[in-house]
Amino acid sequence: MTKRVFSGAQPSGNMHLGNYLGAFRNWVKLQDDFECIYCVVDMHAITVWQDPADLRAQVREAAAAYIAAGVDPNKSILFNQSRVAGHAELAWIFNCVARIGWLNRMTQFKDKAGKNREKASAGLYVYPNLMAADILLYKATHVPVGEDQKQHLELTRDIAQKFNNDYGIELFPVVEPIIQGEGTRVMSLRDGTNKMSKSDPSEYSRINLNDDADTIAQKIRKAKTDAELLPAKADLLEGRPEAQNLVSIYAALTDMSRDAVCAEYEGKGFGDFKKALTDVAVTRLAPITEEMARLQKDEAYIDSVLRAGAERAHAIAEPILNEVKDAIGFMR
Ligand code: AQP
Repeated sequence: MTKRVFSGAQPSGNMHLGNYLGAFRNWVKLQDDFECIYCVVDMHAITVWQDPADLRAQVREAAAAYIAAGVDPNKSILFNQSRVAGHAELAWIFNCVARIGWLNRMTQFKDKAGKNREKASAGLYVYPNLMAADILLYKATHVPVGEDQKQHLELTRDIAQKFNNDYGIELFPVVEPIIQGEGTRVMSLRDGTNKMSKSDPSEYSRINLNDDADTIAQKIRKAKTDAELLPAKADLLEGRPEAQNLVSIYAALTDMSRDAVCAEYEGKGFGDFKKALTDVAVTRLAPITEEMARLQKDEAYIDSVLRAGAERAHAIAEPILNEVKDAIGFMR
């Protein structure tokens, strides 16, 4: 079977450091060993309200972020989800395969719906079924994600297995998650127990990929920390979530281990460490920010990449969806 990667990000706001460290930079590395499909998942984004003009801009921003981070649209397939109808078709089928009990266990729905559960969209609830469809529409074998998506990938495996069992056919592969590196769970700069997220109302909680050097410096300066010094080893950061987060971000940006970062800054306070972290973040992110800005000015280019990518994606998806329809007994 072809070793195929699928992954995506929601164009539901500005792309941030968590998306870069937990996803994009890992996507780039996989391009040489796998056939890669990278999707801007606009159908997931509308599970919460998106202004139509903002959505279009965010789709282009996400595509620009992928390319600026190093995704090569000639090598990998890059497109926006809503252009390939197979995602919606397979998601409906999976709505009928997945069990309500499985969805009730999804922690992301509980977190996102919060106390207003009754008012959340039905789409937010069945979001994991659409995610399973995104992956299995291409029989993807590997999915690089951040820690937060682990549970959804387990559900994808359950759906694939149940479909194969129900219809007595080995149609879908068992998907392997790829969760690697120090940046698999980047936390909010304001609260080290919450993940860095596009939908956090505080701009100071995240570093956006389009932030300039001054903004990055200001956000790191204001990041929550504690009064203690940096210890000699990373496991001594236990119980200090904000300190742990800043050390992990530094480690991820420099490709060092957290222990090596602690060894270098042992005995220093966060005033000094934040200055060093700012330098590292600006050096690493500035070329990406510049390239994103350049690409975003060229809407015609971005649109042509997305359109061509959608055609390539559709060509892979169509025969797979036909196999699914034949297995179910749909007439076509
Ligand atoms: N904080 C994070 N640390 C590491 N990885 C992260 N990812 C997201 N946040 C972090 C990874 O980025 C990829 C794309 O994520 P997404 O945009 O599809 O969805 P999300 O996880 O729901 O991201 P946000 O920013 O939290 O969006 P909102 O606020 O709109 O819900 C995924 O691989 C994800 O793991």
